[in-house]
Amino acid sequence: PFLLALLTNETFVKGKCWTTFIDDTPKLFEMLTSQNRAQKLLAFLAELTVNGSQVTGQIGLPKLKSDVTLPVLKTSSGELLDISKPATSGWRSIITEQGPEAFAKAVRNFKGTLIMDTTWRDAHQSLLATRVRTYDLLHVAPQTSHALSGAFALECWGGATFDVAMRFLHEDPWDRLRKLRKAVPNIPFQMLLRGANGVAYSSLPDNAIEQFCVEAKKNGVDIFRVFDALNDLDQLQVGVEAVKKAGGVVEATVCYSGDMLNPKKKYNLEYYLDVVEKIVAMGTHILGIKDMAGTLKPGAATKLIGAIRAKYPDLPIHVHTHDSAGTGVASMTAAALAGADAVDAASNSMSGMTSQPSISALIASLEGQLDTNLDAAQVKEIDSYWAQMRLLYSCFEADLKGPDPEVYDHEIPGGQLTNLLFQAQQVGLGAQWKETKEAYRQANQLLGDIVKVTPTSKVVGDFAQFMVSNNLSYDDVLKKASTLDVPASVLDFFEGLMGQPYGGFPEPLRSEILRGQRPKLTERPGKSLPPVDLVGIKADLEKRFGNITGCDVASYTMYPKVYEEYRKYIEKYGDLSVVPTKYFLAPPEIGEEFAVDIEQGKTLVLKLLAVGELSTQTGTREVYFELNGEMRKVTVEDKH
Ligand code: 3PY
Ligand code: ZN
Repeated sequence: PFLLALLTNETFVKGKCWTTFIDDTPKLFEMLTSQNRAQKLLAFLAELTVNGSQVTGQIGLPKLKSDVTLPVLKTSSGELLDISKPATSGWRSIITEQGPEAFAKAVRNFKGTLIMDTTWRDAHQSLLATRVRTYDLLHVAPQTSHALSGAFALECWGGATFDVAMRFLHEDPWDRLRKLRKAVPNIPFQMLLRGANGVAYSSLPDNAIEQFCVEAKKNGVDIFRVFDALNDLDQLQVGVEAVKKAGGVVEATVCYSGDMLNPKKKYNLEYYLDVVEKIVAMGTHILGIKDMAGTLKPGAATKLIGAIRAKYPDLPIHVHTHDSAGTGVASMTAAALAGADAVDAASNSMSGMTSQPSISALIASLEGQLDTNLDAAQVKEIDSYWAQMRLLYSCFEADLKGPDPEVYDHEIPGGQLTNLLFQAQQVGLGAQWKETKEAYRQANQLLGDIVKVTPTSKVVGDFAQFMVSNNLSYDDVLKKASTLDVPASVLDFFEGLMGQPYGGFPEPLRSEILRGQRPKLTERPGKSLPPVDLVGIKADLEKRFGNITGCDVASYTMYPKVYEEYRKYIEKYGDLSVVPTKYFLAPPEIGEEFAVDIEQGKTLVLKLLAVGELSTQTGTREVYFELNGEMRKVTVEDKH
């Protein structure tokens, strides 16, 4: 139809030049673009049909067989709530109208305890390998805007979601942020920033972090939880200053490691109070306490938050945990009662174990003691959606069956625990899983009992797997260190590329492993890294990919290769974020009709008609579709 329209178009036939032709005949050009998009989408679906899912790490097919139903919200008097427009009330207006300081003050003055819902970031990072797509977040965004309107924030961005979006979901993380922001203008959005590492795995030049934060703020992030994986304050400060400059709410964070109730452990109350003192001196709006492994026992929460509250009566405190040991609700309740202003929880079906504690359980636990500012019934109704999502994304489940009290020994952070378990399950779990956890504990001791969270948790994990696969004991490593070819992340750590650990690097292990081939940094790496040439990068990317925004530049500086691969992928298959997840993870049935809204008001109705025989000459198959009533054929290489 496009060709026909083109050949019968008077202007074109009379031979006007192509660019003015596009300007003068936008309708025709739109037709070309959408046909192009449809063709790319068919190419993707054909590939999926012949060769299976393109999402690395997927095991099997989604368990959800029925269509997804959306939550139905009611007011307290039982009437249906109108969700055709986002809610207007919420804490965000204080940030946008009065700024970060006023927000921090209002949070501190709130008489109860506010809740941050982590379902859109950490919960699926911890349970479903970060694979939840923009499509599914956007679907429940209108309801969430209403049901969670009293929340402290929605954690929805940063951490691993940034690179996973591009790497595995073939989506633009910035596009996710903008779309969610539009759908939920009333609730503050929080992101996780790894200090001087941004959202990457090691330090970047300071100007890259600054530019990233400016874009993040501009595109919708309000509150930045900034941490450093070693609680290295110089590293942390880079992130803090960048967020301040960008005008965001700073939640500088101390990472809780070990167990301060255990006198044999390295990090005790004095250590934490000292870090907090320095964080407060940096001028943070809110103090974050991040218990990434879930080892903050209720008694420790009472002591730690109680001590900070007593010393800093005006400081807003926000506590994060994981439920790995099974104490999440108890610890967050203890934190709230000891004076925390905000605590983290996740939608019930996305909570528990390596994720955050259940939001409904937490509301119940605080009932009669502290007001959470949330409508318990509406919050519960939202979970009807997440229960279905858990089945839709079942192919990324690590299938943990219960709490892991051994977390007090191995101290593996929530998300990493699921990942390591997932890997161990693929080789049959059993003895290997026990061995991995023990090796992790030993690797941590070898590295000096460090604070473990991305990226240092990856160092410990890599080192542990290296020990298991090379059959090395703790003593073997010490004996053979100068001859071992340790993983790259371990070298990076010993060089000092992730900052300086508390108590210093273990010697002589550091020297023996580096063998003089790498420097031993004594200051933060960003001090000696030359600034990123942001203008040069933009110009170079424009030459290769066309239109480039500040967001693209930020994606590239964080993950150059991942960004390039992502661009090439969408050049081939188009914007896949619009494809329903069911047809992203598994091909349609023959004869099944389904719709894809490629943009607002533009819907493609598709049907898979048939898959042809394998051509032995070319190794390809023909895949036949019906697209808006017309037959289309796509040829795909069969990779089996
Ligand atoms: C991340 O850095 O992605 C984390 O979730 C750390 O807890
Ligand atoms: Zn976490």
